[in-house]
Amino acid sequence: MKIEAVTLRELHMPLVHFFETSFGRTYTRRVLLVTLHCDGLEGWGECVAGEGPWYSEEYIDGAWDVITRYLAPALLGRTPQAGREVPALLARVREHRMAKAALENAAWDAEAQDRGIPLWRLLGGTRGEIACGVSIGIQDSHAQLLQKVETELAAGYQRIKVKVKPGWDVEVLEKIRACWPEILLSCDANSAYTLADEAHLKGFDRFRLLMIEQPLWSDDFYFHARLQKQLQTAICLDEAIHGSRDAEAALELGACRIVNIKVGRVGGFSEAIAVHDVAQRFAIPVWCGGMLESGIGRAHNVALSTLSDFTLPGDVSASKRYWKEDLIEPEVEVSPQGTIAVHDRPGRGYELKKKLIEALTVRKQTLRS
Ligand code: OSB
Ligand code: MG
Repeated sequence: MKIEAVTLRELHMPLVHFFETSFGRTYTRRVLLVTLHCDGLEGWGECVAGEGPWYSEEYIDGAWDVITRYLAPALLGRTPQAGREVPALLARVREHRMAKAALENAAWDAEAQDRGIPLWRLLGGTRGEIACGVSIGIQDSHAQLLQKVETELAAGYQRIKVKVKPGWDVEVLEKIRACWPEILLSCDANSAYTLADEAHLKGFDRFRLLMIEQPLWSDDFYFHARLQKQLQTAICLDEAIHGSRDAEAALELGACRIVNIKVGRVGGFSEAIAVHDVAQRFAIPVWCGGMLESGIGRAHNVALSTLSDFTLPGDVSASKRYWKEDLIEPEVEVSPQGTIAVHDRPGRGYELKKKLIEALTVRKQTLRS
């Protein structure tokens, strides 16, 4: 595949409902899409960086800058034969994993179309449907949160995850457990606690959570290992795992018993597969995290979730939970059993609504070799 041009687009997409985590509230996603134009094919990828550097150091304007200045020029005119050859071409740039992932995943997207096979099979997926959970943000009231939990359970979702932070945690979990004693329930702190909260976090054990996600600092596994020894509840790392070496170090240390894999956070499909393989070697289950993706990133998350160690329900849920209208056709739909069926259509398995994409685009730039 000769990479003849790279197009970047920024879209503004209002969320159906705001999403709040311990680091802040989002009303509208600024979505960065990249297109690789190669041999008449178009591979599409989504950069999942946030509007600001709150989840990680990456943010959409920074990603736009590093892609236009350094990453796209490293690909233009090159002829990788497969998506997995892309990381080596981008390796001179340190970090900027979400920016790199958008480009690498676009190459896999093109490769799957070129070879006429489903992306999920190209990635090495083995399952025809994936299990889905939901991530429910911090709300304005407990009543509003309980209402949301009820709606998502009625829709069939297999696991409820709620965002927590000091002041929005124990009472919330207590109320959920009072209504639904047996559901699969987890919480995600996005690094809102410190070791001074150890006794407080130990108190979460009574809620019999499937896991507590990233309770401590975003760059840490050492102190998570210390904390894990004190908790019955499994720790799941999200922010702290940037690739397979991190996964190996964290698992050797005992910093977590579950791993959240986000393809953007680790730098693309190749590294996501490598993290998956490390976890599998340690007999640690993984699940696919989400970053409030549009249909393109969402379709890629669906494909990744078909790999064999993705045994826990992911944060990959229906398009309509996020958007009035998604960028793909069909939209991602979840069955009453809380599953998403994967298709045997070639490529990502979802067509793009090009007119809608154009209508939502607020800036666009094409770089050519
Ligand atoms: O920590 O998993 C997270 C969204 C934005 C940033 C970080 C996270 C999240 C989510 C939402 O939990 C998952 C989703 O529904 O896409
Ligand atoms: Mg998380």
